[in-house]
Amino acid sequence: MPRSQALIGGEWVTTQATIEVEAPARGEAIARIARCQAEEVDAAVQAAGQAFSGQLGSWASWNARRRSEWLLAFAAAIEADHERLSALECADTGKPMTQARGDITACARYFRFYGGAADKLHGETIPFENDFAVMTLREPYGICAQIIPWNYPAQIFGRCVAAALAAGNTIVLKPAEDACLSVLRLAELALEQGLPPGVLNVVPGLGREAGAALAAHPGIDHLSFTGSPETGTLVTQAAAMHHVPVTMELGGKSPQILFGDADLGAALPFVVRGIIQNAGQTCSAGSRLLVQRDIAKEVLERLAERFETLLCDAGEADADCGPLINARQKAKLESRLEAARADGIRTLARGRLAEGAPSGGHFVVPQVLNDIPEGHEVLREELFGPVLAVQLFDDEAEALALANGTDFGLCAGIWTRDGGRQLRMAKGVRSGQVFVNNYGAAGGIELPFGGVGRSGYGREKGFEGLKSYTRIKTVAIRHG
Ligand code: TXE
Repeated sequence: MPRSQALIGGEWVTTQATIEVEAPARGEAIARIARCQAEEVDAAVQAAGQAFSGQLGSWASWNARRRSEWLLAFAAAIEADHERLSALECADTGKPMTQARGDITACARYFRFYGGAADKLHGETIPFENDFAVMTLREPYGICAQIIPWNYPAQIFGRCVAAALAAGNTIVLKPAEDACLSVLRLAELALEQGLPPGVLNVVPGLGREAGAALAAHPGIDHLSFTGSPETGTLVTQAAAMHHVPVTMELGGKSPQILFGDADLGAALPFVVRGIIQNAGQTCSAGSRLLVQRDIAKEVLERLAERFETLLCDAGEADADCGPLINARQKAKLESRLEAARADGIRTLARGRLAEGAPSGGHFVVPQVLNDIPEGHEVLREELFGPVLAVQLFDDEAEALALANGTDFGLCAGIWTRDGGRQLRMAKGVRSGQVFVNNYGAAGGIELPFGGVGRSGYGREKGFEGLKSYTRIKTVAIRHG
């Protein structure tokens, strides 16, 4: 079982209070985690500062090549611990075991990718006056605060931690109170792997306590947040008090757009997977399906047939879909679905709970909603469950208007064989990522990711993600 303590300055620190963590598939306690307060957060920020400045440990003397070597070795350590980490992720988040395994693989890949990139990041020289030499230096920010959610703890740990370390920063990470066991195990592995003290500090706790204290701490130099737009606003306001730059990843309401000429055999499995993966609790979930009217009958029939076969069960049973993370998220989704039904929205098809599925789990079966009035909440708000909302369109212009009809803009999927339309739609869609004839690119560690509008700003993943953990210093030397 992972530690029920916080990691501060290379030591596991016991907090006065702890938080009980439950398995979402059973609603039963499986662990306790530390409940950090402002005091522990402050100690963690101090430790990260000392590690960065060289007062604690050897991190300040590590060059890019040494960081690269460490990140690559850590990727191998994650791979060696793969089954244990996967089992923790599966029990803690409720996601099917195959998905949990994929998440741990992705986590290791982040460390490989950024390990490979760490010693390839550099500044530029700039032609200026003849008696000048001008260069830019890419420098780490210093202490990076990272507040991460419960839906993909290990993957988001990889995305944030690997990039920040590759660039030479130190970190104070606040994992989510609902699921962070894999994160604690990863932190333990990082220490075992020889990461100097204070480079990675982990302060589990409640959002309103540890999270708020971290966002408002005057000692941090950069903040990245993944979570809801509402909490993102609070965090941004707190960081703004100290002029701390922020990266915000705030979810989405992403459309998958099926044109009449789409290869349905290729598209439909992506449509289904795009909404049931992680029980729909995915920022980039394809939660809206836009279908051209001339193929609507066939698409809806095939979709209904498939949804009726979908099974929900505990993660260990490795069914199509696991439970939601907690009773609060389930109650919120169910009340929205009830309101939708009261507004005349039809459930076209739904999956079911597997026989023998645990009775205390927070299960909501996958479902497809149809006949939705324009502008309805289920078309605008992130439901964060396995619920697909269908809309029909007649032509390209209408498809684009519907696709852009929410305040979010994280991802979009466009399914058509027409090359011109692929490009017109890709250019016209208001979102940070566009996939043509595929969706999600299997996580796309190498591909810059982030939103527009209410989905947030800043880019993570890929080389852009690495750059976002550095800032440019311009050095202009007049040599005469
Ligand atoms: O999110 P919160 P919640 C969306 C999704 C979901 C909704 C609510 O729509 O239904 O958010 O989920 C920490 N200061 N996403 O309530 O509150 C918290 O401890 C500082 C989208 O879980 O945003 C956790 O570590 N931090 C999403 C993190 O913020 C605070 C992933 C996220 O929690 C804080 C998760 C505060 N005042 C939810 N309050 C995505 N983009 O993938 C909470 N936190």
